[in-house]
Amino acid sequence: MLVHQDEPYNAETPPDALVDRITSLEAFYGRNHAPIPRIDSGSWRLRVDGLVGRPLELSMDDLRRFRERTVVATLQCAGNRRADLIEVRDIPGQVAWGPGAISTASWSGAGLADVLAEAGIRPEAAHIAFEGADESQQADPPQLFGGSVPLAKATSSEVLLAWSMNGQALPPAHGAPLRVIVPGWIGARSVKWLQRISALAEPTDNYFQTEYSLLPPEVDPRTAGPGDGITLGPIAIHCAFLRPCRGARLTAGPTEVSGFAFAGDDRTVARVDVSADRGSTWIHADLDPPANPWTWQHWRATLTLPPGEGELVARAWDSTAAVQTESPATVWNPRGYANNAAAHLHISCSA
Ligand code: MTE
Ligand code: MO
Repeated sequence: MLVHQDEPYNAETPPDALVDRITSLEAFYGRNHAPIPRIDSGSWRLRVDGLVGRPLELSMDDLRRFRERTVVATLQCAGNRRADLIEVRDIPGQVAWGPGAISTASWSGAGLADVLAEAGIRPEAAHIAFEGADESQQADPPQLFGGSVPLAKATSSEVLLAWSMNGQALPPAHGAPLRVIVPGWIGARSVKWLQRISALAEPTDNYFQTEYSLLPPEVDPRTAGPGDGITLGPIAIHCAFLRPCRGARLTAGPTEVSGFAFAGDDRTVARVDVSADRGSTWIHADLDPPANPWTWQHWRATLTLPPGEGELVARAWDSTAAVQTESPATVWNPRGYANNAAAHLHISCSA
């Protein structure tokens, strides 16, 4: 793992593991805002409250009585690839994530829609809020980590209350005994150590709901208010290089380059183009078909690398024909979220 911070633990998946379609539990990235809580699953309860006909209090045994569903889904932090934004202009106090704040697992658990149906959603409800058991000092005063998604997403069949990951019990670091999985949305909405679900008329006022927003470039994040940014939800199309590695010794001539691409929500990656001449000319890469709409897709192409210093560029298109923006400067924002600029890789080739 590439560990950025020990406490709270923040570590990204190394490039060697990002090439796998399913990430092993050991290599799955970790993103935390507080120390990892250790929860006794026997005494733990999930509360379901707010605008519901029948508030619930469920044990793990109660939850296991719901039909178990499995979804393979990629989870990605909104801060992934922030390092490329920091090169444009510094972003103090935020983790300088490379391309590895992303991983894919097979998740199993109850469908959130099934649990909400049991509680009976009232017609006034429009958002479903989640609250974890970890109190973060990042908020002032400290707050339990939380977030919300609109009711339509919350009741889609891919959204899970997961207790297992790659066929094994969900590890404490990834939210045991229970976490939300909101496929295709920023990782922050997939709340770990879940202990409360609330049906609300408005998005949650939890600090982390609007902390994960895009502020205008001139706004100071320390004094920004909840309404100052664009709240983040579905992930925008983007891609990254995995091979060659940064700083690799390369020889001019035909060389295989590869990487991953990811389209958020229910979009898929439709095409990836690569360029060996800083974006003057492009060829399209060989792209893996989507396993389902919720997972990343790997790609590869053979480029003829020129001798000397150069720059490779990769850009992905999604199934709505949206394409990545060219430059990280265009999408720079004060908290360094949602970098979906084209991937640029500096290379140096001997003749
Ligand atoms: N849930 C809780 N309770 N506390 C957290 O700090 N971090 C969120 C989300 N859920 C977080 C959380 C963020 S920002 C991300 S990107 C994902 O969890 C990371 O999940 P992982 O650590 O299992 O990779
Ligand atoms: Mo995140």
